[in-house]
Formats: sequence, C-alpha cells, structure tokens
Amino acid sequence: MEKKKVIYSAMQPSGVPTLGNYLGALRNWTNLQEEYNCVFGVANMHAITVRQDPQDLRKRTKDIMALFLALGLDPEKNIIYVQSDVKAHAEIAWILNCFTYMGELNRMTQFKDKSQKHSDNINAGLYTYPVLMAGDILLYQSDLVPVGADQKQHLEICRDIAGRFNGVYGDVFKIPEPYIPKVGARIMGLQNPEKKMSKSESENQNNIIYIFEEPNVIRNKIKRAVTDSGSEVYYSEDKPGISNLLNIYSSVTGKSIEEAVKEFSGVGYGEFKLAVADAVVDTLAPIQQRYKEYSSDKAYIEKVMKEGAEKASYIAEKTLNKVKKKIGYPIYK
Ligand code: ATP
Ligand code: LTN
Repeated sequence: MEKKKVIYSAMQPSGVPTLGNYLGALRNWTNLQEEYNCVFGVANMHAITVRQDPQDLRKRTKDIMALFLALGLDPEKNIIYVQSDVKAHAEIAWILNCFTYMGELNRMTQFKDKSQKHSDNINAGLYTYPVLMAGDILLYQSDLVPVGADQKQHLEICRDIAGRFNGVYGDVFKIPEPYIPKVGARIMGLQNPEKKMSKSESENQNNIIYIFEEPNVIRNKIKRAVTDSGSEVYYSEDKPGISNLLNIYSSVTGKSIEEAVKEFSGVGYGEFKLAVADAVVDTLAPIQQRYKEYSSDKAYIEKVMKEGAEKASYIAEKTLNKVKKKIGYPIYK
C-alpha cells in the first residue's frame, strides 16, 4: 500500500483567531485531513518571540486546541499537539541555526515588520523564528504545508535549509512544498485593506473579524468596512476595500471572483456588503457552535494535548536522532 503523504501546519496562540487565519490556512487543514497524515501544532514557542502575558498565553493555547477540534480535526486520525510539549523542536532549532545564514534571515519581511512593531524588544528569537519553523516542518518529514501567503518566504527558507543539510549529509529531510490557496490566501484589514488582517494587532477592532464573533458584530464590522470611490462591485488593484470583500465572499462561498462580480453587477455597495456578511456568518456559525461545546470540556482538551504530544514526540525524535547521528553527536548503544 502506498504510504500517505504528510501535512504539517501550525498556528500561534498570539491572539484571538481571525477570519484571515481561517480562510488562509485552517480551512484547508480540514479539507486535507482525509487524504494525508496530518500534524497540526499550536506554535507557542513562536508566540513568545513577542512578549506575552503567561496566563493569557496558557489559556489561548488551550483555546486554539479547542478551535482545532471545533474545525473537525480528528485527534484519532491526525496529530494535534502543543509545540513546547515536544522537546525535539528546541533541539533541532539549534542545529538548524548552524545551517542558516544571517544574510538569509536578514531578508525576511516578517522580521522587518515585527521588529518595527516591537522596536523595544527585537530579540534573537524573533530573528531566528523561521529556523524554528523550519524545524517544525522538517521533524515530521512533511510533504505539504498549508499556510497563508504571508508564510511563503518562510517556506522557501525552510526548503533552502533542508536542501543545504541534505547536500552535506545525504537525504535526511523531505523537502516540503507550500500549499497556498488561490483565493483567501491574504485577507486584508476591513479598515485598512492595504495591510493583512492580523490577530496580534488589536488596536482597531473594526479592522478584524474574529472566528468566534457574534453575528451582529460581524455584520456591523462588514457594514463599516472601508470601500472605495465609485459604486460598482468589481475586482481591481485600485479598489482594495471592495476587492478584499470580494475575496472574502468568493472564499467562503466557493464561487469564483468572476462569478461573484457577475452576481453583484448593478448592485450597490450596501447590498453587496449584506451578502458578504451573511455568507461569513453562515460559514462561521457551525464552528462557533462546536467551539462552545469543546472549550467547556477542559479535561478532554488536556487529554488530547497529552496524547498528541506523545505521538508527535515519537515521530520527531526519530528524525532528530538521525540528524544527531549525522552531525556527530555521541551515539549510545
Ligand atoms: P500574528 O499576528 O501573531 O503574526 P497571524 O494572525 O499572522 O499571527 P499565525 O498564527 O502566525 O497568524 O498564522 C496562522 C496561519 O494563518 C498561517 O498559515 C498564516 O499564513 C495564516 N494567516 C494569517 N493571517 C492571514 C490573513 N490575513 N490572510 C490569510 N491567511 C492568514
Ligand atoms: N509561523 C507560522 C506558524 C507556524 C507554522 C509552523 C506554519 C509555526 N510553525 C510550521 C507552518 C508550518 C505562521 O503562520 N505565522
């Protein structure tokens, strides 16, 4: 029998999950779980590259686990786990740091953005964040990594690091491919459609739609979303507000952008926004319902975390041991 391919992805508990996280990444995870062996992580080691409140971080970590379950990710079929529970992540990250050039890290746009945003805490972890991420992916010998467009550069550096390591020591790591959706890969802010919607940016609440938000709040936010001059609904670079809403609509309904534009021809912005809001609310409603059920069952979430950590550690250790042997760490019989 042919072995199933491996999917890996992760999400940081760095804030409350947004519609951008759902459409760019999470939705594809559920779609892919039947066809692949999937490993999904809560990337809490990545989250501490920015200062976090400990209580909040611990709570959000469990909340993301509950979200994974609410999305329909099955912990029997997949591995869902918390990154810091698997020691191999920290170990491989150090090793891979020694196979990564500063010149490569200097080019990372996320590092540039985040160091501007957190200018009082430009720490080394923020700088080597892509190396930790490469380790996540490579430990599980992943074939495919479903992420939003903002992570493309991190996937490229991961492939480069893996290729460099393999070039020296032979085929140790599988070289992963990114899986970036055609629509929904970059959802922009509702108030500032020039910048991506981001869960760690909470200054302007009207800019962001959260996955767990009440329907009437979602409707109001979409109603207030900035639009562009003119009154026609069509997709264009000089209409970032309307184009973003079209992207959201197309992504949640599965209709193409062309179909959506046709559907709203001759319709005003107001009516268009109502339709977008309805589509978003309908998509999120079942997830919200299931989230309520899972998040109140703390014991079950903890059980999934513990079992997930064990299963993940088993696979991760296998790759790590191979790596240690190759680079010349001691071998004990
Ligand atoms: P932070 O704001 O803390 O950097 P984030 O909201 O960007 O976090 P992550 O947890 O780092 O989210 O990413 C989870 C997944 O969601 C990634 O695959 C990322 O590419 C995707 N994603 C994040 N924001 C968007 C967006 N606006 N549009 C599409 N995909 C997104
Ligand atoms: N950095 C990622 C989250 C993440 C990730 C990963 C995604 C951590 N490790 C491994 C894919 C594969 C982000 O989306 N910001």
